[in-house]
Amino acid sequence: MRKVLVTGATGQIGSELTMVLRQQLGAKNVVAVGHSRQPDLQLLQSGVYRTLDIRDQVAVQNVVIEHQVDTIFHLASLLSVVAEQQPQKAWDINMQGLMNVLEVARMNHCAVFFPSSIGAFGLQTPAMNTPQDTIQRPDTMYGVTKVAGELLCDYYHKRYAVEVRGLRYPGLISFKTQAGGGVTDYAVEIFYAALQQQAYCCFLRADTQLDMMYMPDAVNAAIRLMQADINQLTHHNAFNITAISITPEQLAAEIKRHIPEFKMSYKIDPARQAIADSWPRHMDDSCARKEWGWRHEYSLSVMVKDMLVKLADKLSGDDYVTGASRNPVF
Ligand code: AKB
Repeated sequence: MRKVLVTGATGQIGSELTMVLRQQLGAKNVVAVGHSRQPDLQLLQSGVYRTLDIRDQVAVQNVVIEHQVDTIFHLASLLSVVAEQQPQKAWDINMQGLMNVLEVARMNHCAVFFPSSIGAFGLQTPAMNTPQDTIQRPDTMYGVTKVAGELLCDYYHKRYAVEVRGLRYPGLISFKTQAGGGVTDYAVEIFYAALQQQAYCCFLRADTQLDMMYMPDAVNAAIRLMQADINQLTHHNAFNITAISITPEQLAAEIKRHIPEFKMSYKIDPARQAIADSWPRHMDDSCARKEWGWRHEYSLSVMVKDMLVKLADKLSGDDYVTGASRNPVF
């Protein structure tokens, strides 16, 4: 991994992964491409940035050749809620985009990182301690593209020896870039609302347990997997990984320890609740732990404290913060 391309670089994972890779590999060795969101100044000024539609294979190929890329972190994708609103577009971006990346990787001998998701599972999957290898019959378009994506990656690995590795991410919590249209977005929105209004109205039921992870762990996992010794990997692709398995109620209680006046209410959105109910409550990630040494650093309490400090700092810089939450208790 010497010259890297990050697709979806303006998204929730991409915006942070790009900066960590630039620190580790040198800014000139990490090319970032995005499409619909504006890149922030840090992303623009720290290295090469290009606007590119992932559905355009020639454009992907040109960037890879121009910058002699050897590894592609392919993060461009529509998330679960948006994909359900626009299923045809989701198929186009998530599947045609992945196919383009795999084809370019095949022709240019690149390794590929592909993020799958808890969304790749469905109602028939065991919800507790979801095994690494188990039934996958999702009934959302997002899930369909994630399962098909996992299989397509396996196919390119077996048929063309493309070095494809991937993870099944849980919901991701981060302060830098807002998530964009997922069911687990509540776990990010809640922090903004807690700091700005000291109140949050959650669209999921209080007891909806889902796997979550803080972004530094998610970024670290992707890099670590791509650097793992191939001889140690039995699965190589679609590894279950998790860190924190929580409900909205538990997350609210932890936030309340720092912002005592914080109030949580609930107005269930049946569409998003139905998607959440079809996902695992807690994945078994022992294969990742055994095969390439995955371990998370951020527990619920450490993550919440860090989120509140960093987000308060960001919001005060942006002149957003109002009221009592200016001074959360740490
Ligand atoms: C979503 O909610 O769609 C994503 C995911 C869990 O893949 N965050």
